[in-house]
Amino acid sequence: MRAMAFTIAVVAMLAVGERASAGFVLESEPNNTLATAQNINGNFTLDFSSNIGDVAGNNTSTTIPHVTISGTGDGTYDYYSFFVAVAGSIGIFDIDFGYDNGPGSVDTELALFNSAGGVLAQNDDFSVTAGAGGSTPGPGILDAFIQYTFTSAGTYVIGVSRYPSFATTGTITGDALQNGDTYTLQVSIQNASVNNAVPEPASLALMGLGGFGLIGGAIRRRRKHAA
Ligand SMILES: [Ca+2]
Ligand SMILES: [Ca+2]
Ligand SMILES: [Ca+2]
Repeated sequence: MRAMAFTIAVVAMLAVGERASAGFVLESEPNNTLATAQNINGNFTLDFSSNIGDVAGNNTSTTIPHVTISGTGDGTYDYYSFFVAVAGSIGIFDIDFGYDNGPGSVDTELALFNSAGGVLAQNDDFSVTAGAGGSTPGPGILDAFIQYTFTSAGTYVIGVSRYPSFATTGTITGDALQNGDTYTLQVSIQNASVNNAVPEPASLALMGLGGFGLIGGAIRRRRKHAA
């Protein structure tokens, strides 16, 4: 029985630990240019989040694969790269918890680039209802938001900067993020490959039951042999 209890504990820890990290990425410096953009592929999930939605404010977290990036300023721009698998896919780039008048508040801007450095879209401020929850009503209007339909598959880059800044071919110019700035960037990409490397808790539980079955059989065989 002690072995079974131990197995249950290990299965539970695996399930909780891995699930907590699905869909979350910590910003990793240096990511200050298009060429050194941080790759966020392999971290997409369809787990529910109340802070992920489209331009109309509809929650898209369980229908469009998404990643939540937690970023901090250090006097540089932050660029993130990702793959679009299917032409016609929608991409949503939504700053949450950027400006709320509290510590870490930053007036963010976003710029979307193709792999050749061409600027596809850029935004400074947007309605707080876009992208579902996460931007504070009132001051959160300073949180940037872009919804874009990609006309071809390929690798793209989203850049984060501070107002006032502007994107031109190959780079953002103007103010970089400052020390103490904190933001969350929600990236949602239709048809992005969802991270299935981690078994769902249900299948882990089944694996555990299978293991108990084997153990039970061994015990029964041993008893029969002894008798
Ligand atoms: Ca950076
Ligand atoms: Ca802004
Ligand atoms: Ca949001």
